[in-house]
Amino acid sequence: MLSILLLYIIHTTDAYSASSVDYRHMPILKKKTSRKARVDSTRKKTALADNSTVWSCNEWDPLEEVVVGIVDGATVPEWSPEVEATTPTHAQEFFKKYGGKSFPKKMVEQAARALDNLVKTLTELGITVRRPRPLNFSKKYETPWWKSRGLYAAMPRDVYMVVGDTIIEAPMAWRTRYYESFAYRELINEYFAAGAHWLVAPKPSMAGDFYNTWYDIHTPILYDEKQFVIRNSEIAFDAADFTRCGRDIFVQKSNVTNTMGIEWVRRHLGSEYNVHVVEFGDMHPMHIDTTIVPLAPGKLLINPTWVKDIPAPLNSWDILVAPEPVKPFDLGLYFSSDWLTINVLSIDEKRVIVEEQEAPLIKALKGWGFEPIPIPFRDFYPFGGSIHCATLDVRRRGTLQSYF
Ligand code: DAV
Repeated sequence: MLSILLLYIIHTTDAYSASSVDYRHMPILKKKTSRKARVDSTRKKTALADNSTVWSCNEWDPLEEVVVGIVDGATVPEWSPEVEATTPTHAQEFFKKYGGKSFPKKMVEQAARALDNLVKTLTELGITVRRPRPLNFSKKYETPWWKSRGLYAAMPRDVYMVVGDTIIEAPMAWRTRYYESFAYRELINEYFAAGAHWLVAPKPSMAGDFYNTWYDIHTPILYDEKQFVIRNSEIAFDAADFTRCGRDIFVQKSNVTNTMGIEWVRRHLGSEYNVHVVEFGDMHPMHIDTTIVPLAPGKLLINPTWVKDIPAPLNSWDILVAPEPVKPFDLGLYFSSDWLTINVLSIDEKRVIVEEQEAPLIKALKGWGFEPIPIPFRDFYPFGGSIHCATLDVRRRGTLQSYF
């Protein structure tokens, strides 16, 4: 712990602002050097799902098929407590101006270009790319308890998690995302027809008492009395609060993921998996993939602002401390922190797609033995995610293993 703090201090005080830094010496906090993954033989499927369309056990096995989101028809949510809980305060203006309306045309066009370029990059790498279909996100809908409009189908990572040959569909926790999964329905039907398992979590009512009236965005309470904008009265989670390392899956409680939601996933995955609830220092948590990012067996990229202590069993891995994001951002970040910069997508244990302006991160990754593939992606940031959020790995070639 002390050494982590020490390196963190060195890192935050001088390392990344100086262009002369030798990134081969960037912090890698080694805990254990030799670690052999235990290959499991108890499950027939673990031998490699050659013929299955859906198979992905971690964040780094060689990528074969991926869903990339779209921004067509993206609609700005109306300002509401659950949206406010994770939105930077500077974004209020934006929501007041555009709430319930389409995202500005230029923003959509620029983000669509960034996505198309990501598709091109993935295709050139030999990876099959699938896209969702837009819904009429601006159409008003009504449940017995409330009215809302849709958001977008830009972030498949938020809605789905693939665990082995099972697609888990998240219930979500924002009213504006209640019907979002239908944008992917055609694809998921196809994967189901091809043999995938498909688990759909029960949706919370999202009625008024599902949201904490006492939640205060300015003084959220962390640690012992952690409080979030959603209550633990009904099952809720976003898939992006989970990250997969084979038999060990890590999840954080957040403003969109509660204990009942985590328990639902744990029970459905059963004794073959260990679901670890981890906690960090993000005061407005929503989605784990700008906090910790497993890049390869034994290698964890962390955001040093929120990660001060590495939870077990991840503390047995080498810890790669991410450099500060490159600022300023030309476009507004309306749904997120600036740590979207570490929201990268692994093609395999070496190659990782990263935003091209993040020179310090790119250098650091090279120093750590990775092969970064830089692409322009900042135009997508205003929608609240980066390359990991915008994608869902449907098939990675590998086996179900334990890495701890
Ligand atoms: O604010 O760093 C971003 C959410 C990504 N889906 C953040 C979380």
